[in-house]
Amino acid sequence: MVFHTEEFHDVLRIWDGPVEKGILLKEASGSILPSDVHSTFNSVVLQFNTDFFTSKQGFAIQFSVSTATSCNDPGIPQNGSRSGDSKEAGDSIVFQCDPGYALQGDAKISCVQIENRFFWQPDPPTCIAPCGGILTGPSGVILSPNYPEPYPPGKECDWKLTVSPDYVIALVFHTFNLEPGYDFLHIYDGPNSLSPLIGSFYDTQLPERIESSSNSLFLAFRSDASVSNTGFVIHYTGVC
Ligand SMILES: [Ca+2]
Ligand SMILES: [Ca+2]
Repeated sequence: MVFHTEEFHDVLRIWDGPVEKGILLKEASGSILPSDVHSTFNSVVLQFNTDFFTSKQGFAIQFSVSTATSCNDPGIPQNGSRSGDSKEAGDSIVFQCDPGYALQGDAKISCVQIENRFFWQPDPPTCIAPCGGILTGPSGVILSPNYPEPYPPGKECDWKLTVSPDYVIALVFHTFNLEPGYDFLHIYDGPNSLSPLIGSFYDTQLPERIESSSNSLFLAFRSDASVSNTGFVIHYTGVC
């Protein structure tokens, strides 16, 4: 009902059953009201750790009990979607990630019942923008690592794009925001960083469309140790 703690420093953790079982349902701090939490056991542990400095309003949490007859809503991963709504024991749900994102975990989860406890196995996956990759599809999306969150500092991410032999690759930039002068996206006209450099992009200006001279392109992203911006969204297509 109310939630406001000092972000990262005063943290509430909610455990499914005893802490020793190690099943963390939720970890919350800051001023955003956490979503509802459902335990699968008949007990939960709330653990609130504060540091020595700065106190906020705190929290007020309402709880209620019910008998489980199915699994909880596993939600929809950020930057992804799911097929299936059923939550009965034995049912499965399949998750997909939006273009450019990689699935972390298993795409398919199943509702398991053990006595009167219902839970998903394995845990629902997440979708994250990966650091680099090898892309061979006829078209696709390249995202800076962690997009739409700021890219992490100190990253070296390489993407190798290859399309059918008689095609060339067109890159179209939809978003571009790097820390000027410190974080770079180098684009090479060929399969690796020894190929001719097309350009090094390092600020907030959206680069023009780029076309390769052969069927491969190499993109190298480098971020330094501090200051991260939103990064980039680049679409590529093979053109003949
Ligand atoms: Ca504090
Ligand atoms: Ca930086």
